[in-house]
Amino acid sequence: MAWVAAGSVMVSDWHRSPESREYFSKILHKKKRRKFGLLEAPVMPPHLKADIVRYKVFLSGKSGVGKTTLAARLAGLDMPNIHYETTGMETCAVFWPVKLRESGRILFFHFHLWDCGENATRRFDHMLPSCKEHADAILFLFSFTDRGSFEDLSSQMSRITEPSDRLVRLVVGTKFDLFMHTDVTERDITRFQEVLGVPVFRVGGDVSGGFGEIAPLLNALAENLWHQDCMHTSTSVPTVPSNSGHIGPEIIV
Ligand SMILES: Nc1nc2c(ncn2[C@@H]2O[C@H](COP(=O)(O)OP(=O)(O)O)[C@@H](O)[C@H]2O)c(=O)[nH]1
Ligand SMILES: [Mg+2]
Repeated sequence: MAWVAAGSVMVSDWHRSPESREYFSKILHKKKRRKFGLLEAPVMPPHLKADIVRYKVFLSGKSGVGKTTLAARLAGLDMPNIHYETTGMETCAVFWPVKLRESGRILFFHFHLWDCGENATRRFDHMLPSCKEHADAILFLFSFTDRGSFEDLSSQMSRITEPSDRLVRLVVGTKFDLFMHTDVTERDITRFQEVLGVPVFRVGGDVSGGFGEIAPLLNALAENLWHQDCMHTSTSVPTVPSNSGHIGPEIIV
């Protein structure tokens, strides 16, 4: 399979272990998710120091599929009830602590999510290239209530990426809470995963406050990004742009 199996690089369900509590408390504020400005980051006490690794993640999908809602869901922000096309581009920061299985080392992943309105990408030629520039991962979205958005996935993927791009690709099916009205069956999903070798995650509904709904997707993103960097650094000399703030797995010694 093209992707990393859950739990092979990182401790899965770490958010449920008592040991993780102090780390997860840094991304909470009054039992809700803490909102981080672009220059802010969780600060741990010296004895629990955890490095931060930064990645850019682009959300791709047609208008109304649920990109802005997914970004809000992952960042713990209020989710929009009514759809209005995102004007231009919005970004937000998501911090997510993980524990590496082999070394036992704890890291904060910083996902910088880029969400761009579809109209903006059509009207302004530079939008899509700037969303994709230095992106480490792309989440391709479809909606369970819109079969067309599912059928368009593979052409969307080949339209905006090259097979040689060093990118983690994950697919997210939104509006899974409306599965009564689903246009996309389990068989469709299984087939898609087999043929394209890209995992599909399901999201939908209200976030009840816990990390359970978002943990599988954020862990998979972290795990695949880390694996991608490890593969890259083991086959070539790591090139870290000095201004990117990106400290990938080369910090491991
Ligand atoms: N029930 C349900 N509605 C959703 C979900 N995701 C998005 N929506 C709704 O779908 C509409 C479009 O979502 P939005 O995130 O603005 O789409 P975007 O154009 O891709 O950014 C909004 O009315 C959202 O409330 C979901 O998972 N479940
Ligand atoms: Mg939007």
